[in-house]
Amino acid sequence: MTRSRYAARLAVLGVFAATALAACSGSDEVGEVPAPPATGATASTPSTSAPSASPAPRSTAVPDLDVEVVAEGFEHGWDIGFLPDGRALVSERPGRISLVSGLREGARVSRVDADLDDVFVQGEGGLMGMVVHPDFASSRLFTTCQTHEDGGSPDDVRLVTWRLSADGSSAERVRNLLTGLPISTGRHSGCRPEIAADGALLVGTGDVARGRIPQDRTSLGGKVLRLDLESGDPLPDNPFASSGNQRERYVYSYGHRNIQGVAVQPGTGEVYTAEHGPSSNDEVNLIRAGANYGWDPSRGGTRDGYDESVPMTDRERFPDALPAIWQSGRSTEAVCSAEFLEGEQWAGLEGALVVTALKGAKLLLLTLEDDGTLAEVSVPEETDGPFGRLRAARMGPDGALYVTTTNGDDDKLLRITPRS
Ligand SMILES: [Ca+2]
Repeated sequence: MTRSRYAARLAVLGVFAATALAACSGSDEVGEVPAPPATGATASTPSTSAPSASPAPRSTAVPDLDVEVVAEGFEHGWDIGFLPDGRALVSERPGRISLVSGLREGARVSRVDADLDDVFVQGEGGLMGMVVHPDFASSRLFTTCQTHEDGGSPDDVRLVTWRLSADGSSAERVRNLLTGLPISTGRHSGCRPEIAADGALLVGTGDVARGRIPQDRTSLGGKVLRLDLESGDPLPDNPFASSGNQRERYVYSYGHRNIQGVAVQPGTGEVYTAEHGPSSNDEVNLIRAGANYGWDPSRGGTRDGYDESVPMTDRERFPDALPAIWQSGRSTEAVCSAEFLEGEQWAGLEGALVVTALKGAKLLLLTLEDDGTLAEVSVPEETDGPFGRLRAARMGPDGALYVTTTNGDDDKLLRITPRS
């Protein structure tokens, strides 16, 4: 049994180990200094509200991992977009886009000249998630999620579509694909775009730390949104497509706190999200169209503020709210990206859901049952601590997993492969 598998078994058996109640402030970003590495056994404790709290451990061969530093010098690398010519884009939170010349160690990094002057860079806000359009080879389009300021004041969070120049040195704005996502101080700004199996654009958003937003289906915050990647219009088969409210037509699921990870499962097309908890219970959720995920810091609209003492999934107030498939338990990892490992090179980890942790400074690997419930959680020791906070996770075209660090100084693009 590998060491990571040992950690996994402790986790799925529900052992709390020595998890002290974390002195977490409630901010997803919790300072800018990496937390000390946690021991693997503290990583996961499915709560009683999870649908499957004590699945039987399975015996699967989990490979050790090799980690290669492809490039460095980034500042809060937020997302990664692979280009068909073997290069990659990295979005950086302070409002920069970098072009990486290749996917192996020694790749060169150059700045993409793009008008990002209106990005509101504060707290968790800035230039965030990014998707390269499936037709990039002909269109050269990619779409970012970013905070927007107007006259020096925060205005909204928005999706912006860009066209990369032929040589990759610059990008021009093509359109604002969707505007009007709420914003406050930059806290809980979301925001992760991902392409669904059917080509729709999914966007995981944040509640901007305003209590009524997650349950308000006429707000675009605290939701998974689903829209047309080209027009920006809500899709006609969305669950609230017939609503008289234009914003509600975008809503795919609601009652979320701050989603920074959206993953589409290969083969099934199922959508999973990773969502920040307050001082406990980060969640991974399996998303169903029209479903409520139970976060309501307004306590049924009775509180004007942001009461974070409510459960991440309040099934007393919302009996139909869907429980998470995984929760972090009594502390948080500050989970960010989610991505499925694809390809037989991953052996026993093929099909596992990778979740990055900011505060926890690790990768969590969730193995799922066929019905979408949790089977196991493992924490590979190779990425447990040494790189600090981990942000983006995207499968590359070569079958490797690419991850960005987000420590704020000399951040890295990592290439992670199973050791053969
Ligand atoms: Ca929830």
